[in-house]
Amino acid sequence: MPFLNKLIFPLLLLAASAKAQNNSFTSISPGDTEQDIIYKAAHVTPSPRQLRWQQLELTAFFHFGINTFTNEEWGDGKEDISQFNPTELSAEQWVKTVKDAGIKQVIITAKHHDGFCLWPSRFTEYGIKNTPYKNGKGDIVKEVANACKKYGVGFGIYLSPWDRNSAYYGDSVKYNTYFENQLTELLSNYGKVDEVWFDGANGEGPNGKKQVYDFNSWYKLIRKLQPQAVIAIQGPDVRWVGTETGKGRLTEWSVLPVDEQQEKKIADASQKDVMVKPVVYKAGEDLGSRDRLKGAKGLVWYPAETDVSIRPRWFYHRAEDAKVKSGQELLNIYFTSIGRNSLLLLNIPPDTRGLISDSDVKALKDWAQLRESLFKNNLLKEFTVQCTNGINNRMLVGDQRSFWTTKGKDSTAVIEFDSSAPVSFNVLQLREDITKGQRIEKFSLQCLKDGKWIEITAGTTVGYKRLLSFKPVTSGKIRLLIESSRFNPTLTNVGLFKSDITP
Ligand code: FUL
Repeated sequence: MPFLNKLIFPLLLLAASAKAQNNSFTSISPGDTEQDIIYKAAHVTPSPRQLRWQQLELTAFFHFGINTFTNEEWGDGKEDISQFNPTELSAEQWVKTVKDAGIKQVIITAKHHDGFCLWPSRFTEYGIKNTPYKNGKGDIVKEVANACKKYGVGFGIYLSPWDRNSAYYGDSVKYNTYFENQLTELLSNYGKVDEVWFDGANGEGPNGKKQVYDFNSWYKLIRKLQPQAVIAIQGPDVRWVGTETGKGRLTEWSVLPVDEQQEKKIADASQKDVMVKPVVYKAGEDLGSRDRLKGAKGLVWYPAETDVSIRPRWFYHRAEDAKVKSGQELLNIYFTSIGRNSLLLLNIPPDTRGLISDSDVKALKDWAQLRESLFKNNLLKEFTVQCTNGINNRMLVGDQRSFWTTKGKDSTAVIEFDSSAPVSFNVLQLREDITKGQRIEKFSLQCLKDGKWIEITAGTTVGYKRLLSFKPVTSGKIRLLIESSRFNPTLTNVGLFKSDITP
């Protein structure tokens, strides 16, 4: 227990610091029954900063740095940085391109594992100030921050704890101070920072340098300087989904045992090699089901972020120009990330000119158009809605000023949708009101055929958004069954859509 105390309790305090206004953490007492635990789980809700983040749905990474010019993925910190010279760099082009694709926030790799800094840090010579770019007067962090302000897009920073250049790395105290100084520069000089992304990768081998990171001091510093920023991955607000395939879990809970926030647990599950083996989740793999919550010391709102690159790798490589994911592939990823109760963090790496390449721009445009035409028209709008134990039935298919739930203590419901004009559809969208918690455990969609209810599709968790696609069905008599829920289920929307290309 002392070991656990050391790792978990500082995180609890950080979660609890926002507790006055929210319930993003709850403790479990030794006497709590299984039923008590489920009741508590159903009432854990996102903190205001987590809610804002989740509602963004789509964010982008810009992996850009010395690797862009050396054609590497993980530089070793010994690169000749005079090669860094993007001649046409336009951060406005980056931000405008992703904004046009519906992306609401971006994260710039201010420093990747090689240690090269995209801003003129006072604490190292290994950075933009010693490159030909703008004769050493450039500051790409500032250019991105300014472009974000201009276009009203959120701004985040990636600051790699692993630093292969710094002479301090491995001397834990000195390096932690160095890191804190860099963090202070980034959090003080660029206006509002909405996300700080610490990854867990650390490639030092058994004979390499061993650095003990002082994450807790860094979290405190972030809370002090940028209290609205979410701290992602190696941090208390946002969790890595655990794969870089873009395919999250079929059952994805945002309420998890608090142990999932353990620093060591996150580090152990993080990337150890330059190329990660793709993890493909199977049905039944989840982190927050009833079985998983048994024995938890506390429960915490800890939502998943799915990061994936538009290209095979994170940095730009000319040889991969023909391997950019198409609009259709990105739509599939939309379904398997956002559509599985996660946020999508899509990486779009600028090229050696300092621009997002034409192939990536085109893919993003195609993707935005596909989403636009797919979700334009909720076919259920023309249907009547009936649910005998439901409150606010009509709003399920209309606007989202309120939410639907059940009367009394009902944790199941049958919601019927009727129309005399049958429609053809192949996509179901469900959304829970996560400000009340995540509760739905099992649902199915059916249609009436020859006097019998036939199952069209089924699923487990819903959360912020659930999307399911299936073979086109034509019907005017449809029903949604909420078969199991941890407390009164809530929904803010039920949608049926028709797509010409099946995601
Ligand atoms: C990983 C890093 O090692 C990759 O290079 C990339 O930055 C990815 C987003 O995170 O841990």
